[in-house]
Amino acid sequence: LEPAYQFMVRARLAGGVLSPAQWLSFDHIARTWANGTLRITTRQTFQLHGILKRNLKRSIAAMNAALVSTIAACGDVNRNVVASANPVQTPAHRLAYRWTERLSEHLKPKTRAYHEIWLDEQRVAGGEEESEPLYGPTYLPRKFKIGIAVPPTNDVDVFAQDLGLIAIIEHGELLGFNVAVGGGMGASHGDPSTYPRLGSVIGFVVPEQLLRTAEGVIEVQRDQGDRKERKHARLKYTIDRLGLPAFKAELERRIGFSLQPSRAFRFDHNGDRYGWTEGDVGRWHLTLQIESGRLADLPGQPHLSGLRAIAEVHQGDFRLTCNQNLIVANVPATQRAQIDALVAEHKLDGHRRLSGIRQHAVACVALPTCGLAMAESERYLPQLLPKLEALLDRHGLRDEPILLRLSGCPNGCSRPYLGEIALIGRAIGRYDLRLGADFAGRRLNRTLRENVDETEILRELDTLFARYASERQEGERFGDFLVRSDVLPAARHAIDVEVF
Ligand code: SRM
Ligand code: SF4
Repeated sequence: LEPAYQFMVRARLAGGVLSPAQWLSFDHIARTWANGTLRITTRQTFQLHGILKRNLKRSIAAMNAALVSTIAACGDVNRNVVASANPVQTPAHRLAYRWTERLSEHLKPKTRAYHEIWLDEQRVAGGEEESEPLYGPTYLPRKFKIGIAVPPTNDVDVFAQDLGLIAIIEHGELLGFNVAVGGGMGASHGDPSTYPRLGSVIGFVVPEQLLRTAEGVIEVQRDQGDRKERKHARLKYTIDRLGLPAFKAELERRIGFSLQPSRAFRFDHNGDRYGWTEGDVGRWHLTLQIESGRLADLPGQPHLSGLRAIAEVHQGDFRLTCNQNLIVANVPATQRAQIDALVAEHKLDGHRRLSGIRQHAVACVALPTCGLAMAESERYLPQLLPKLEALLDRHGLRDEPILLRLSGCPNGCSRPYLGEIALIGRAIGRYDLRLGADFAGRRLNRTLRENVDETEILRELDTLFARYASERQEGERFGDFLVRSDVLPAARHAIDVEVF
């Protein structure tokens, strides 16, 4: 008798877009073969947990039948390409999303092995060399991530991506993309040779040059990335080892053209905006807050069922956000009341009453399913938030938007190094307290205290909230205030985005 091995399955959904029919398929798989929940991830897709080995193949087949794949959602290849979830505001936004789809498709592994193993399309070994012109037989040294941001929204945390692309839109026209390389979050406790790094902006390309540029960056990393020490195998370490000018020269040599000077851009936030917004063609978009991205049916909170009910009548699409939230997008004005009624009936309208910090909280999965977790994260968030809110209330800061990021270990799946406040797990109940990122994903935070428990964390924050309430300047964000007030230790690595 074999143990009941269980698996996590992650889908690939470029830009986090899915149709109501696809939503219903995920809902079915979650209820039938997974643990009855859907989990929106920080890369705009779904994870399903608790799928027993005997149900794995049929779950993956069911996704493929709904025209969704799991290929390259994990592994040492280009992962799910993320894009500003900003729903189709203008034709240029739509175009930026099309480029997301094209990148995703173009950089997908070409192997048929996936189809052979999971979808019974016969031959089960061989063929890698001829079928992988970009990745080759040994793939990349490490995972590779791409994100497209449409300013002024940096909801994808574009500088946390190996390849970050900033859409440059002028007078409604998509001119091209600024190219940022070498972003990445992961680090290991006690090993200063590992560190989070923000992408460096090295130039601008027109849309027709985008696919070749992305291929070129991947080729340099494929050939020059560290294949001996996995901890140093991400593109950020390749770039720091080669030096940015040498990396750029090698990239331009391979792609056969020079990048243009980067264009001016401005980000004003990296969170989501809740509630209804109107797009440019008379369609409406409703952003709902989903705590830690977990959709389940809990007592008094039938969220999973609520979204199934919405998917059954919805005529537009759904968009998952990199902040683990959800947009019911492309709703005709005539259907808004029906969607509103379903949202209220299933208690999905919590965002109306949320504190500023709750609106901007992101937590990684961590325990019990993540094998790398050192501390709680998703399960700790609901306990921590009321305590933080009590402190904020005391200092009159309840509505102040503050970015809170929790991770159960330093791998940084919630992109915690970009939190104005971040807790990074060390051991059960103990975290590093990091502070001082900005509100738009352009500055890393720094460690104020290592390996502290909740009492210490709340004590530190109480003092800092009190100072923030009394000493801040007009409109000054918490992270910026901390940096200006000089309460944080000096940084060991560059913490601001470099633009060349
Ligand atoms: Fe992650 C590994 C969950 C986004 C950095 N991540 C893992 C694994 C698969 C643990 C494992 O390898 O055994 C986690 C599964 C937990 C579980 O039980 O479900 C896991 N990562 C997640 C998700 C679900 C977090 C979430 O709460 O939403 C996100 C899924 C993304 C997706 O849909 O593709 C997730 N992971 C990220 C991000 C954020 C991002 O991509 O924007 C990062 C930081 C950015 C980066 O890559 O630098 C991230 N995950 C890591 C790392 C550290 C990589 C490194 O360079 O050091 C690991 C560990 C590893 O790769 O060895 C990891
Ligand atoms: Fe797991 Fe660590 Fe990622 Fe959290 S940050 S999901 S604990 S690997």
